[in-house]
Amino acid sequence: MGTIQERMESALDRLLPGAQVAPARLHEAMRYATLEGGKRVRPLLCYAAGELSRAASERLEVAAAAVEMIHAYSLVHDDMPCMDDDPLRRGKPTVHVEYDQATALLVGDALQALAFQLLAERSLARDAQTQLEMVRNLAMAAGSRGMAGGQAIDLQATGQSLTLPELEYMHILKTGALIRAAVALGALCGEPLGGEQSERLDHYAKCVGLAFQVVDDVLDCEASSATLGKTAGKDARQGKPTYVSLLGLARARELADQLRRDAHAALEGFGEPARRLRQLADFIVLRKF
Ligand code: GRG
Repeated sequence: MGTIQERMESALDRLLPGAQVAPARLHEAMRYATLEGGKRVRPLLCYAAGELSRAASERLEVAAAAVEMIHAYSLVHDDMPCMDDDPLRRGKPTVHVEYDQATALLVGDALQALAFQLLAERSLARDAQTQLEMVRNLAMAAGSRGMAGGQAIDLQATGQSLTLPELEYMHILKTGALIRAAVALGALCGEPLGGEQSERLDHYAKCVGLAFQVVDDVLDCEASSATLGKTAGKDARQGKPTYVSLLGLARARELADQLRRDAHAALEGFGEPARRLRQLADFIVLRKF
């Protein structure tokens, strides 16, 4: 994990515009939002999926950076006063606090645009059709039927009660879609997988995407702000429906572990090349931050 995280840090450093390049304040803030922080779970999943399809690491680093830029943009916008209004992210002041709201808005916009620019201008797949599929996949994951749609449902749901299927639907979009795209893009950087293998890999990604959110809810309740690098205990204070509020802590943890086992089951038959994907499913569920 450490090796990939370091490789990702240096790739992002190279792929983001320099802090001195005009407009310097915007570029500096884009770098502030993206560099030095975060677990890099989506890049790790992208690389691990690329091991299944024997993808070249030069391709994987660009695809993983594009996904991480979309993720970083979503965190910047999510933290703004018009959404979650949070002063702390990745252990430092959020972008609108360190800079200002207009800059935070533009940082998100520009990171999203840069992600798609990278997917369009680098050679990342075996043919143009496959590369277009990568662009489409990430666009769907980020858009109104993916992450942005999930965020809209989340904002509407605050202070309301949701059923378990409604909560699951929201998180499949808000958190799950981008995680699923990270896995799909990693695989698409390499040799084609068979139809059944692609379906199994996608099922794995759905399981870890949901498990990630269940554990996020548990940690919001159990861990401290210092450990998480973001404000803990907010879900309950804001009256947000979560897996913990619906199921209680013990059953939420059990659900996360069931999803971890389902993720492992989806990878049966993949053998040694799926070792990192299995380890990441374990990390996502057993992490403490
Ligand atoms: C603003 C369009 C738009 C979407 C925002 C991702 C998101 C949607 C909001 C973030 C709020 C949140 C706490 C979501 C729960 C899961 C999640 C994405 C947590 C943060 O991801 P990590 O833990 O963060 O991977 P790091 O900092 O490690 O990269």
